[in-house]
Amino acid sequence: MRDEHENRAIDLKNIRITDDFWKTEQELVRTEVIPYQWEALNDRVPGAAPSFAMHNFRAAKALRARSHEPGFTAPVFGKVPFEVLPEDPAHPDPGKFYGFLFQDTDFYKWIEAVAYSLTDHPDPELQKTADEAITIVAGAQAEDGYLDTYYILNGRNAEFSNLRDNHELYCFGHLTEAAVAYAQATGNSELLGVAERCASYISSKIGAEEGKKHGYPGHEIAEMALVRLYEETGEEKYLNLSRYFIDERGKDPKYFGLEGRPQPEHEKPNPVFSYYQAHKPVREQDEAMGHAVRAMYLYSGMADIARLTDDDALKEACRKLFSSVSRDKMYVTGGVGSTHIGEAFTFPYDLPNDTAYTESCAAIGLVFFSRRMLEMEPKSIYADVMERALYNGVLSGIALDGKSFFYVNPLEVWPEASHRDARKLHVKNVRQKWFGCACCPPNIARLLGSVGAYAYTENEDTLFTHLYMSSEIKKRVDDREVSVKLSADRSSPVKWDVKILVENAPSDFTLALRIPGWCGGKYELSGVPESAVCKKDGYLYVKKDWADADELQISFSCPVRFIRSDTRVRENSGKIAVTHGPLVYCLEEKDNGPDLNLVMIERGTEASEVVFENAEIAGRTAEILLVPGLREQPVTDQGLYFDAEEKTDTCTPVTLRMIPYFFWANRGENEMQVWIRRA
Ligand code: FUB
Ligand code: ZN
Repeated sequence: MRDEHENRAIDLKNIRITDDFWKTEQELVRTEVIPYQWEALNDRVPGAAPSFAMHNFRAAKALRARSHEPGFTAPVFGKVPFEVLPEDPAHPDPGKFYGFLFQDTDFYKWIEAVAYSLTDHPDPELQKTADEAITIVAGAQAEDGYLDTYYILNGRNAEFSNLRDNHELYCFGHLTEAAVAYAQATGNSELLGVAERCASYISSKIGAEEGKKHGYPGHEIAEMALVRLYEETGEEKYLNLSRYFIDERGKDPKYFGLEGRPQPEHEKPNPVFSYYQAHKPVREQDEAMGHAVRAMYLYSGMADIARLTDDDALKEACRKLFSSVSRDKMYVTGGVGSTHIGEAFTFPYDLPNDTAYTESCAAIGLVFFSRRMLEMEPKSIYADVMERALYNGVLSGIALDGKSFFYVNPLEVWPEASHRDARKLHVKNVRQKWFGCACCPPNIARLLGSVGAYAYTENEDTLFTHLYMSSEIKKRVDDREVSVKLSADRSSPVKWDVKILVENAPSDFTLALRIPGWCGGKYELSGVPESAVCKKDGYLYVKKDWADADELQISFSCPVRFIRSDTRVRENSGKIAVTHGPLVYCLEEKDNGPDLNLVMIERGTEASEVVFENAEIAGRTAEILLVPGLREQPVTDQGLYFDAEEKTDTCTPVTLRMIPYFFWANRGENEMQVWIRRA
């Protein structure tokens, strides 16, 4: 159910991405990631941590099939840990639940990625595999609509007893996102039926009415998923449940304080509500706090509800939270979450590079949040952040061959420290084949598969271009089908040239073009009279009497830039980062030798002195930056501390070879660094 006047993500059926860069990513998802992850979900990847996701659905389906047999007794919840591992890893019990309590979501994210891939590239064999898997999931769903294999297999008497930690609503959220995507892509609505039945069961147990639990998700996502379900089905009850979760969160008395959970010592006397973004009603929140992925998903749901219900207080809270994230707590890569302790935000400007957590899912969540802010109010500040996270913090989560993944995306790595320093054990130096907690890999797949929905949004008569990627778009305006063909030429190192062919557009069609922050306000628009262009909030709105086939060009300056941080980011004092367009660059030991801490860029060096070179890295062509730099001589024979004499402080000129950040760690374990000392 789309309201024509609203600004909404473009329907993926109406976009075909032809862009070299993004098509490569999408083809990787289609040809490598999806098949690989299906093997992982079925525990068939040698040497990778088993997922048990499909194992659990099969076990729950078998349990349901047995439930009508005489003498059947349902499992009763005892002391079950959040992660269950088989006693004998070689012989898991086919009837038992294994993995983390939210393991179901690994499958849901995968099937969502499959949906996007099928939209773009029909594949009967893949669809058959997916359809069959959905039938297993549907068979696992309890007759009353409940679906969560952890509780189904361990004992439903504990269901919804611990909304703070139990992830049932998180699993439901991912189920719903997948179900809507799959129905839209294939017309098969079996999973949508599963999600709707599950939603009805949840709203029979949780809500404002007497006798229901007045709770909300401990790990958010259901909020935005319910909005999607509402938009797909037009059923207001889903919108209302989402709004209930948003409105109820953080109210006194705090629901998470009432659930009767034993309070751990470290939370006494005050339980930690901010970790779950439940410390205050959401409209009063103005600082991004707690677990970063949860925060991003909540804020995304808030932005959805604010837009749909035109709730000014909620809109204002979203703006403040977006600003808190992007102005005080975001890495230059668009990564968020500074500490592994609780996978969380810390305090403003605390952005350590080598212990950063910056979970791939958190950067993905920031992309979700930014897109929803754009839907709420198209301002280029949101698109700038979305693009930063997408090209850097998200893409770094996946290897160039699509077969291994980062969960944590640091900005500086010294492999020995990651091996030997307990504070850095979360930092892996090479991507992993899979994870026991595998939230990130399939999340990356679903985002890359749907990247077109982040590039464009549309309302009744306007097509907003937020990201520049070659693509073909169809859009209905009045009774016409407008065709927009955009071709982005990024072959020049100093500018991005974008050609746009608009066909069959009526005069009330408007094309809104984002002016990217990285062009520094330098762009040239040609092919349209000045009177047809109006600039607002970082977008050029082009509206004119369109010819049948009308071509315009916009060229954005794309200089290499040396970037500093706000001086309150102590980690980056005296350092610079190097960017080119939306890409953040880094140094790797492979190209620059060890001890990257000794490398510097001299003050006075201009970004315009940087030279470009194309290089092959792990089978992909990367644009490398050659930056004039210095390397300090190592001093290792003067004792641990010694007088700072000039003679020990010598440097030799070197050429620094910098690669795009997301290319790092594709050539084995080695040092990496984004922020570079200034000499
Ligand atoms: O709790 C579910 C997922 O697991 C979170 O989103 C990730 O941060 C990881 O903890
Ligand atoms: Zn994750």
